[in-house]
Amino acid sequence: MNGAETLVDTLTGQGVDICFANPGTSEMHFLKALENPRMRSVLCLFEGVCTGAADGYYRMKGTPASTLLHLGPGLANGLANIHNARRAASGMVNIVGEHSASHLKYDPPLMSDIEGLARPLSHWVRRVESPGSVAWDVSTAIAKASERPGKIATLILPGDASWQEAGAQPPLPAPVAAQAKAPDAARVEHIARVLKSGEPALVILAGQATRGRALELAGKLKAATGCRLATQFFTARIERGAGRVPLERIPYAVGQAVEYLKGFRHIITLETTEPIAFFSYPDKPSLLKAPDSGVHELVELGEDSVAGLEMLLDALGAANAPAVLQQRGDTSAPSGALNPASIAQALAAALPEHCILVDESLTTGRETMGLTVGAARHDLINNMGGSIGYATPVATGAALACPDRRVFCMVGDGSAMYTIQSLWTQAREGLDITTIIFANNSYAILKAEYANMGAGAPGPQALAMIDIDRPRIDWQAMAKSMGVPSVAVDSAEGFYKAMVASTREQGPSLIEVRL
Ligand SMILES: Cc1ncc(C[n+]2csc(CCOP(=O)(O)OP(=O)(O)O)c2C)c(N)n1
Repeated sequence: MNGAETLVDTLTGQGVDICFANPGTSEMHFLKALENPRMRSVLCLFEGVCTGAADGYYRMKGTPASTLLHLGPGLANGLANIHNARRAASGMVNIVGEHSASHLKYDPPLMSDIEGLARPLSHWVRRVESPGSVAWDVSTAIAKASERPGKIATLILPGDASWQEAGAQPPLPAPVAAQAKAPDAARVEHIARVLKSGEPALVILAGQATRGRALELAGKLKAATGCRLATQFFTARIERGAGRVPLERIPYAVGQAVEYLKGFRHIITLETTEPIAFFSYPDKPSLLKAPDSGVHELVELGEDSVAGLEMLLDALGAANAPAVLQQRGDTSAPSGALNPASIAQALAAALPEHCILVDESLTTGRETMGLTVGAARHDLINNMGGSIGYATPVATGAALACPDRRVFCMVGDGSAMYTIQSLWTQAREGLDITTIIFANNSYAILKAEYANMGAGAPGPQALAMIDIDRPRIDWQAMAKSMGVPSVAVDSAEGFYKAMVASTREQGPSLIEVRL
C-alpha cells in the first residue's frame, strides 16, 4: 500500500469511516485511496461545508469524521466552521494535502504556511514526514480528535508521502476510549451545602450534561431541591421536547439576561462557565450575573457530568427523586401572519418525533424557541462559535450521522448565503433535510446591534451594508439549481403545511419563508 492507502485504511480501521472532501491535484492518491469500500466519501463544493459537516456529524454521533482539504487555501476556506466546531467541543480529523518536500523549495503558487494557518484553531497539528510513519501519525490524530472534549486534529500530507510505498508500519497503540473523570468530591460536598441552604440557585448545563442520563439526573436535582435548570443561550446539543427534562434558556440580550439572572444567589455550572455577554457594548456589563451571586463549578469541561450529578444527588440523599419532565405543550397548528411566534408554533406542531433541529434562525427564532419545548422529542443544535454559515453544513453532517432521522435546518437568509453549497451535497447524497430559509432580505440582527452599540439610527450607507434586498435572492431558483425541490410560503398555515409535507417525501427540500 502507498501512504495514502495506508492513511485511509488506518482511518477506517479505527472507526473514522466518513470523509467530507474537496480535493485538488496534490490529493489525487488520496482520492484513489478513497476507493476503499469501508470509507464513505462525501463531496462538498466548499471547504466550509466539509468542516461544518464534520462538526454536525460529531454532534450527533460523538465520534470524529475526517475532512480532505486542498493545501493552505483549502484549509483557510474551512477555518470558520473549524472555529465553530472547536467551540462546540467537536472532534474532527482534517487531512490537508501539501506539495512534496522536493517541490516546496521552488515556491510554487499554492505553497503557504499550512502549520501557521492550522495551529490557532487546531489542538494538534502534524506533518507526515515519511510514508513509513503515516499510520502512526493518523492514529495519533484520531486519538486526539476522540479525546473528551473533542479536539481538532490536523494532519498535513505531502504528495510524496502519499504516493510512495508505505512499507511495514510500526504497531499502532490500541485505541483507548475517552474517559471523563469524576469531579472532585469536596467540590460536590460544597455544592450540596449550597443547595441545602435553600437560597435561590440556577444550575447551568452544557456539553454532555444536556442529554441522556445527565439530563435525567438534573431533573431529579430540580425535583429534590427546587433549583432551576438552564442552558446558556447557545448549546452544542440539547435533548428536549415532551417527556424530557425541560431546560430554561438564558436570554441573549444583555438587559434581559441580567434581569433573568438577578434573583439567583448561586449559579452552579456543569461543563460551562458563568454567563457572559456575547459582545461587549459601551454601556453594558460583560458578566451577566448579579454582583453578589456566587459561582460554583460542579463539573469542569471534560469531566463526567453523570458522575458529578450522581455524587451530588447522593450527597443530598435524593438519588430516588422523580425527575421533573416536560408536558406536551400547545402543538396546535397556527394560522395568520408569519412572525417569530407563529413560526415557532408551526414548528412545535410539525416537528416529528425524534427529529434534529439545527438553529441558525437569528432574529426569527431568538425570542421564541421556548414555544417548541413542549413539541415532540427532538435534538436542538446551536452555533457555539458565532461564525455564521454553520447551519446548512452541520445539518448535512447530522443527517449523515443519523440517516433514520429527519433534520430541520432553520437559517436566516444572510447566514444561508455563506455555505449554501450544502444543498448540492444534500441532493447528491439524498439526505432527509428540510432547509427553512427565513427570507427577511436583511441582516436584521445588525440593525438592533447598531442601536445596542450606541451608534444611533443607521444612515443610508450603513443600511446598504445591512439590507440584502438589492438584488433579491431567488431561493427557489437557488434550490432548483442544486437539485433540491422547494416551496415558498407567506402565512403561518402555509409554513406548517410545508413543514409537514416535507416529512412525507424522502430527500432534501427547501422552504422559503417570506417575511
Ligand atoms: C463569519 C461571520 N461574518 C459576519 C458575521 C456578522 N453577522 C452576524 S449576524 C449577521 C447577519 C445575519 O443575517 P441573517 O442570517 O439573515 O439573520 P437575521 O439577522 O436577518 O435574522 C452577520 C453578517 C458573523 N457573525 N460571522
